[in-house]
Amino acid sequence: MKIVDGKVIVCSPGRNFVTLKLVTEDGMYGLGDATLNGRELAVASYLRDHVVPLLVGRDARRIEDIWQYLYKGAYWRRGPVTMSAIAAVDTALWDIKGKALNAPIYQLLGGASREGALVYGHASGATIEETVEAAARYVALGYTAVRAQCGVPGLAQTYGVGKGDVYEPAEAGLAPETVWSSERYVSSVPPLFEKLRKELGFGVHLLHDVHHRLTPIEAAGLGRALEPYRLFWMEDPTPAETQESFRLIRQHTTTPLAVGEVFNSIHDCRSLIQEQLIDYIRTTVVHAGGISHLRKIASLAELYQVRTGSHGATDLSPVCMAAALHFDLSVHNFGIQEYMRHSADTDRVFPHAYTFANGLMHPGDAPGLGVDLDEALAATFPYSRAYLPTARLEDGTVHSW
Ligand code: GCO
Ligand code: MG
Repeated sequence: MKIVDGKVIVCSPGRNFVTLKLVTEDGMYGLGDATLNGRELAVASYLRDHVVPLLVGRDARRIEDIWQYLYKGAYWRRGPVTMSAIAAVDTALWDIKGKALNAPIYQLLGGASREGALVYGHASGATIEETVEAAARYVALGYTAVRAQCGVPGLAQTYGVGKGDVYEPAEAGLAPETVWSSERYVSSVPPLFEKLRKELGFGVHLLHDVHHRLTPIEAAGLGRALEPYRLFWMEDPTPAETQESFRLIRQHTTTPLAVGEVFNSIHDCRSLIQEQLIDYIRTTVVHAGGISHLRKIASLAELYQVRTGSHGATDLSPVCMAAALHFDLSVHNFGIQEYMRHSADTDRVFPHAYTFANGLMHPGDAPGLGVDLDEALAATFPYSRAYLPTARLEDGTVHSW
């Protein structure tokens, strides 16, 4: 089953997406998400100019061999651009294999380990009251897990606070700059969760994303302050390049910790997992080398009772969401899946089989991924450069965003 073509389709139905479409000699094709928010064209070029020429003529059935060929053969290993490109190829090859065998990918991964994947939605608001109302709306929709993010008094903008229904942090034009204050933020979070628990009770899972903003001791203090509210997890408490930073947080709090949406290989999280410094690993299909590599990360995590909690923001396309749900349905140590609903235009460009009901999602039983790409419609939404914001402290110092 030889690969004869590889197309890189860049489109922007409300936000930018990069999709790889691999075509075999018998006309079968597979899709892979290659979207890297704010650096989309770097991955598009890596695929179009460097990877696709190497794939033409190769056997599409050799998923592991092609993965190793692209990882080891490039000499320059790892990094978000490289691993998003490898992820797209891997995902597209799994899609082709499922279609060729007339089986949904989760069946090829060992079958279902559960009836559906627990997902969480994103509630946010400029104030605590608005955020509580938004969370209550998600509960009314059937969600049993909700991430809550709220504006910080004294700051003009705060990450994670959506404008309208669809949360999209990237903005058109050059990178916007936002002002950050950890002091203002840390004092604003416990009151939010006190109010959420008062209004919603303890029957719903509550999550919160610190978004890499605190020092380890600040994160330790926040984790301890949140213990009475029994969060499902506190995410990205501190930048995780220094994996040992999490030892300090772990010493001070029992609030569960999640990290990994910006990781792109098992090497980014090996110590975090082996030392049980985290409870959930957030690596995703699109940024961590595809389904094949994500399975290896999950297998390591299983040994240390770390569960999966894959990233699933709007900047991961429905192709990635579909692949994630096949993985989620099958992997033993599944924890939770993030699910930020895409725009109606995005859902039209990427028709898909996955469904949501009663707080759970299922990938469907279509062969392969169960997602398609309407190329003609995609062409009506041309790429439009957009950047994630940059954060600076109130004194002007650049800070993690
Ligand atoms: C999340 C993420 C998003 C990111 C976005 C970056 O937990 O969903 O932190 O909020 O900011 O995915 O592209
Ligand atoms: Mg996050």
